[in-house]
Amino acid sequence: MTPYNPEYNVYPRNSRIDLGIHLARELLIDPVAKTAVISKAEGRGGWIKTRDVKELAIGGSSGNYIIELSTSIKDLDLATGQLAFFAIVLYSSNELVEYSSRLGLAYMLSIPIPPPETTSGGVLMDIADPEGDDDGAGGYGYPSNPAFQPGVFDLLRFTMIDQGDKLMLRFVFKNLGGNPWGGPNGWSLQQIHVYVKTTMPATGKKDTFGLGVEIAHGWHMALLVAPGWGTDPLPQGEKTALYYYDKDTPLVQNGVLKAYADQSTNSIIVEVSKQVLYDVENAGKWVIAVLVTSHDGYGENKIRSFTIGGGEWQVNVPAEYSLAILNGVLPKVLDVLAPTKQDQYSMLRSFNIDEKTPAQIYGVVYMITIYKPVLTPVITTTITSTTTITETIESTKTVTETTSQPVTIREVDTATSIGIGIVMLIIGFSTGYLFVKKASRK
Ligand SMILES: [Ca+2]
Repeated sequence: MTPYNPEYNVYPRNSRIDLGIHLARELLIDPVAKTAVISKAEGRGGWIKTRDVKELAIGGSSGNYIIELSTSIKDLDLATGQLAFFAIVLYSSNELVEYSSRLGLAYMLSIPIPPPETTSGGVLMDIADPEGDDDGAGGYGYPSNPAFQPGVFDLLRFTMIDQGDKLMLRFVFKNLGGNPWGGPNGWSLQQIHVYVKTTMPATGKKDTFGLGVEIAHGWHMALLVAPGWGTDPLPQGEKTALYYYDKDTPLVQNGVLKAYADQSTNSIIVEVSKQVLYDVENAGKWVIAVLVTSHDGYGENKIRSFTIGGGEWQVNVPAEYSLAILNGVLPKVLDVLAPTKQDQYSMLRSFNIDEKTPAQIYGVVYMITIYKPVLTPVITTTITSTTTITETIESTKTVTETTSQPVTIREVDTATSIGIGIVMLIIGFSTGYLFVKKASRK
């Protein structure tokens, strides 16, 4: 946008009413002609038609009719991964008679990011994780607050893709659980740790950032993925950060390290510039440990507390882990990327209470082999996992194509609206007028 070519309109069609948002797109529905048209703002008040909506159905009875339409989110041509705001305006005989933001509220819509094209090559790692193993070392339960919907800590798939100048890491969950507390990166509940052992000969570090476990084979880089409040990196703050084994300070999320969510595919996505990665030319040979825990801005190391019996805001740990808690070796982890549940449980239960040594975690290498040179020789589930991956790609594509919501509109004035009403749905970016109130969070 520039002042000379702003590409948004201030007012909706045929009116001087401020809807509280800048108007970048218009979806004009004419229920009599049964047409719906998408237009772009031309910047000086006019609208430029870009396409017709594919499907429009109108039903209902006198005084209460329903308009349903569907179109691909791509047809709106809005920036992916961003928030858009929209307001609904009702016209009668081309005059504006009502609008949805009259009381100061606009609706918010998260424009999804298309899933990565994993067929275009550059896939360095693509590994499925079992469903239903989001119970840590076995038997852990979620906090009881309803924000913790089933599946929010259940990692299903990890993908790492070479995108030329950067790597994209994608973490698919069973259910991302929305963004109940307005995390700036697009999610609220999950915290992900990725510990990378490169092909460099250095031993690296073994300790983790507050998870109560060790990386058995060491790590050279640690990517800590958090919802993004404030300015400081995890674990002092809540920003996503990349740590190096030989540096004191991490790289905090910025132009070369980005983290965002795609709620439509229950994914958290991280993009890292190759410039800031060690040994990136050998990324396909890295050993990678991925661990999921519950983010808590008020918790020690920004990790939710794990307690016997749990509570509204505590992860519920069974009594059998009492001695592990007493000896400071309880794993504060809910899911680990591993081929089977049993691999996860055996790793997370490998702590030693008498010697007070934490559980030993091993990473994975491409083709679903868990990197565990001593304990597990080879795991042969390659064919099964290929099938799963194909199905997942197809289903995520479907979700992205059909994100448009049906819009239900009640008539305002039966006498004047039947037959001559024209309804408009206007989608615009907020660029300053709109104040989105952040919900309070624990
Ligand atoms: Ca899982």
